[in-house]
Amino acid sequence: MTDPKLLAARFPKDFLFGVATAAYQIEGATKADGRKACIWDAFSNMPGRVYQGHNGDVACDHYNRWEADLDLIKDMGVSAYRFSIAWPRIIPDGTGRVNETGLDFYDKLVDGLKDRGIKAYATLYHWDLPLALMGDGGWAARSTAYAFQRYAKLVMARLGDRLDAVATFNEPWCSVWLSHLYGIHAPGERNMDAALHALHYTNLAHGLGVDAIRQVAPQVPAGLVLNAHSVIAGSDSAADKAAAERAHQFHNGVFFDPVFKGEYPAEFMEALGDRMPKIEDGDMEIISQKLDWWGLNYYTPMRVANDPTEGAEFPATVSAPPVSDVKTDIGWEVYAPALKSLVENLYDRYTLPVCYITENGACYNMGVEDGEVDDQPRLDYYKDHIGIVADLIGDGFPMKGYFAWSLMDNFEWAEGYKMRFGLVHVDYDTQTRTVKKSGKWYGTLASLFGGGNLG
Ligand code: GCO
Repeated sequence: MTDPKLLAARFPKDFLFGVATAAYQIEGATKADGRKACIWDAFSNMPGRVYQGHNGDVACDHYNRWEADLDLIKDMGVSAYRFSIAWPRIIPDGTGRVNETGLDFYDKLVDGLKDRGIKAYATLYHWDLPLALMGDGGWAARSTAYAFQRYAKLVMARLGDRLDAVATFNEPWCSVWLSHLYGIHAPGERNMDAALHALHYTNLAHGLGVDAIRQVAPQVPAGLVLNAHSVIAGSDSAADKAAAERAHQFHNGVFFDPVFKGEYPAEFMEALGDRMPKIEDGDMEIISQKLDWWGLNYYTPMRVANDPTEGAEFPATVSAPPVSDVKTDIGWEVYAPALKSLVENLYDRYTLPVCYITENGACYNMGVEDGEVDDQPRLDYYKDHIGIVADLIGDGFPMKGYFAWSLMDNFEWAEGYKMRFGLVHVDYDTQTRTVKKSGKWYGTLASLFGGGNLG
């Protein structure tokens, strides 16, 4: 079913097809108009952290080319855009002085979206913590959660009248575990105690952020974007099944349980609770406020087996081999059925509001040849995964929209500019944008929705 029209017919007319980006990955202009450094500026300028020392100084130069980029979205036929707002542009030191010029940029961007009839889905935190907050401990400090609340309030007071939806955080799994336990993302910590502090304070910041949104812009649907892992046991053995449950608690439960149940998972707490920071009275109520929607970012399954090592730290799992030998250029297994089982499993475990797939996509690095980018494997990936979303809708799950990651090739964090996820190719020497084969296909699909002409 490669014909976008046939695929489109499987979705309700009000379904939303959009494209997604994040500030640090595309904007560049890291020193312009009063912006100060964030933890990703520092991290990427530290030798050995990011592929070939790449950084976000220029990226896709979107800060200067935003109008042309919004035209591109419109020309592709896409009518929803998920982007993030850079805290270091708005409050350059994290606390203290507000930089109105930073707010002006997003003001213009949101107006630009409205002018073009594109829906605006904003994310408040996509990993660019103002560097000055590291002086207090960054996400390992409770004060950062309150600094985030103030930032959220400012942004929502200025933009809330025109946003179609807002997410507090993007993928706290990355800004907590990947950044503080595995050391792969900024600030590059490898420390369980720091990570457990970052975990609770990030959850708290999410809740305080929801408070801020409700106070100053209650009309904007508030949500949270989670990269829930589709955890699959490597075998049917009892040990591997128990490992999969522990992996669920560690990778998903520590975010889903506080937000959707008001508590941390039991086994996780038994194993690591004594190393958590103090959970103050009222914290869990703040964290578990009702949300209007949640976002799921999905790319690849997580296959796990039991780690038999004596005294292995929770969740005591090791990787199990992939079942599909199809991999993207970043090495991630392609296995669309895991998206289906993931959504089923999460709605089974939790009472969840409506869902947007806020990211899904594939890394393939082919370049431009004769003015074209032939990225058929990416097109196939989209077709298969969007087909799964249609199946989920058919089964009654409240899937409301789908955002492709990403609009264009961009700074892929620790992988620098080497790994390309765009529907649009970016030549970083000239900043030329070339819509890939997948982008044309996706645009055709998207153009049938969002006030479009389906049916
Ligand atoms: C994410 C990310 C993106 C990544 C993408 C591919 O939220 O993980 O938002 O920033 O580029 O996931 O790794």
